[in-house]
Amino acid sequence: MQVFLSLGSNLGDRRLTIKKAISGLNKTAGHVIKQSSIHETKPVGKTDQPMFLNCCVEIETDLPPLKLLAACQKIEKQLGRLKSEKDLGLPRTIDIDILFYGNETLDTPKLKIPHPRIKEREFVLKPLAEIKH
Ligand code: GSY
Repeated sequence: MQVFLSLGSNLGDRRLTIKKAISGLNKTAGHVIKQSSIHETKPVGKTDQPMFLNCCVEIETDLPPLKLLAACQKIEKQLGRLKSEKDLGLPRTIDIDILFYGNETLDTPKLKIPHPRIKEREFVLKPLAEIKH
């Protein structure tokens, strides 16, 4: 299945963390086919925090959606991501969001596909436009 993911980091060595996350995806989630350039973006939501680096990747995966989510969360954890960062809107070492999973839709408490906030997030739309036509 062709899947598009969004990655963001605004804590620590942001570029290195994104590189490690993409390498982790390649090893455990699926083959990375395309990667956008990395964009420096202003924080959206809680604005009094450091600038983000964001990018998008396309992967080819055999994992079903919830298993893919678990693989992404494992990579986030390995790279030092704390659950409280997400819950409290704090700076985060790495965030990996599933944007599209082929043409499939999913609406569960754990995971919604397509990601419900794509359209309002320029930090997703710009890198995504580089790799999704
Ligand atoms: O999952 C999104 C995390 N996030 C970001 C982000 O990745 N980039 C920018 N620019 N702002 C953000 N606000 C949140 S939450």
